[in-house]
Amino acid sequence: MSKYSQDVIAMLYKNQSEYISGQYIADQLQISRAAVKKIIDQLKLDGFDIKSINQKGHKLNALPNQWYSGIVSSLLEEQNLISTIKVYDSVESTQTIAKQTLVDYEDSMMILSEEQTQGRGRFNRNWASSKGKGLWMSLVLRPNVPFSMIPKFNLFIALGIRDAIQAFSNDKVAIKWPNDIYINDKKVCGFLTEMVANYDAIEAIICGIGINVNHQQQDFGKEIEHRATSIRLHSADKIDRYRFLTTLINEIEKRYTQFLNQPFSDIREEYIEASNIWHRKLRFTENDSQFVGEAIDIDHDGFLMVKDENDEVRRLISADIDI
Ligand code: BT5
Repeated sequence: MSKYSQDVIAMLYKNQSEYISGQYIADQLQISRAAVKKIIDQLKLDGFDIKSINQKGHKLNALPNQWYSGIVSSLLEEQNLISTIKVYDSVESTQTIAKQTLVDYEDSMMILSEEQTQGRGRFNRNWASSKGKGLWMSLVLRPNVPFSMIPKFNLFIALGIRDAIQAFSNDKVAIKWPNDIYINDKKVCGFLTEMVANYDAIEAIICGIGINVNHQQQDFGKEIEHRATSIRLHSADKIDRYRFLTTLINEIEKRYTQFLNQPFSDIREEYIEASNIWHRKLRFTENDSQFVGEAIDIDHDGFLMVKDENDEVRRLISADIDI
């Protein structure tokens, strides 16, 4: 899709409540009226719900289902978290694109894709990212902090993602420390944080976030259908992904500002309250070793305190937990 098409989409989106004339669009973009007509006709063929009336102009009746950078950029004009936004139809993984692209930009970035053909989780595990249903994105952020702060970043971001999903879910949304978000006993979101760093400082944090938004249960493949859920499955209606994305970015921006300015202890109680790992026996995998234990606390630095079967208390900064 051409840049002009995205600009036309953005103008229609911003003026949703009224008709805007072909001449007005042509003047703004400094292209001919015939070119505007061609773009609008093509958008209609692409499935855009645009009403055109002679003498009045064009009006967007409803937001499309797909991601369009023109709309994403307009929606996110108010925020200060992300400067560059890139939207794709299909990529192997938004993490890979983010890593390749970040060298060309000095600022923060969002890479969003309709589908991922090789989405991945932590330790290169597979992340199912089917077309049109979810939110698959990578954020490139550039905090001026040492890399020992990465676990703290995860803790703050988890709360932001949880709060955004909670705003659309009728059921309680919880954090499964350190990288998952659950609704009841199923996973609705996984995120991972990678970085580009030199010895002294982080150059960029690349936070990959995968959220199942509009999936029905049968949309999940055999391997994950018993442990995956979507926001749609806990809300009365289909979720407007544009509204959800706006909420998500606002919540992440709020938590990112907190991360830069406040200690973890300021949000510790909120985090504990939002977590689903208490009062149950869990299996922990830390590197190559496994043990069974009960999570008893998160300390002021964000380490998880786990009492193992020998009543020894272990202090974990990251691990896999089987619920
Ligand atoms: C994660 O890994 O949960 C992090 C997932 C991050 C995905 C995002 S999407 C945008 C960006 N681009 C990428 O390529 N990745 C990031 P982990 O904790 O390792 O969990 C992976 C496990 O979750 C798999 O082994 C499956 O069991 C399960 N799983 C896979 N796809 C899922 C899905 N769509 N919903 C729920 N669970 C899923």
